[in-house]
Amino acid sequence: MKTTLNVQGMTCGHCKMSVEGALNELNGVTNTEVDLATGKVDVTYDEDKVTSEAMREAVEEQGYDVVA
Ligand code: 9UX
Repeated sequence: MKTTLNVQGMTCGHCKMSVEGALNELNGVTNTEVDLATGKVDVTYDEDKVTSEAMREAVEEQGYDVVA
């Protein structure tokens, strides 16, 4: 399963690494790719193991906002 999160506030390479790292730590997330230019975060995951709410919380814990 794939989804795209829209994340606000990521501007540098460390932001990208923080968000990708936090999402990849979630059990069930198999790949994460941040596009800094657009704020879009493509996540590949197993929907039986992880929810979009858990992904949102992981990103917000890093200090970024997830928008609809
Ligand atoms: Mo870079 Mo991101 O100095 O919040 S880590 S802008």
